[in-house]
Amino acid sequence: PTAERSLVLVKPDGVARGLVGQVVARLEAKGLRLVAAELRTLTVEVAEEHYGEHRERPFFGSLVEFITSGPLLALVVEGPRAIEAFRALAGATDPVKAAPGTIRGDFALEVQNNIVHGSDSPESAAREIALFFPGLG
Ligand code: DAT
Ligand code: MG
Repeated sequence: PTAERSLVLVKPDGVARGLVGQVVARLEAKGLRLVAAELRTLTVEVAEEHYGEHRERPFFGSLVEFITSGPLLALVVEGPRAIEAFRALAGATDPVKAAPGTIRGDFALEVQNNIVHGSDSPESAAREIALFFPGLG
């Protein structure tokens, strides 16, 4: 398949800091196409579902509190190897280890407040897109 979809979030820290434009500019410049976009504040229920794989981790409560703390921008992007392409743009989870030139490497300093989320596999992309945009074909 030539086209793949990924769920991208500009997290509440990115929205609050006015970084939406720069994140969207980078993924559009890369060639990823916007399929859906919505600014919304997550409920605790949706946040716990989205981050379900981390439920047993010590930072789970803090992560849910953070991701529900204000509006985020949810995007579906599409393109060849979109999942891997966006993860490369985002950089490593820990922004201090993320390479300069990546979104996290350029804009963030703390692991929880790392600006963006991107799906990490076709399975998680399908699950996350269905959670955020149930109407999307
Ligand atoms: P990624 O967002 O790169 O896919 P992940 O799925 O391992 O990373 O973790 C999800 C989010 O949880 C991550 O973006 C930030 C937060 N997180 C991960 N590890 C953490 C840690 N050790 N302490 C605090 N927050 C953490
Ligand atoms: Mg992840």
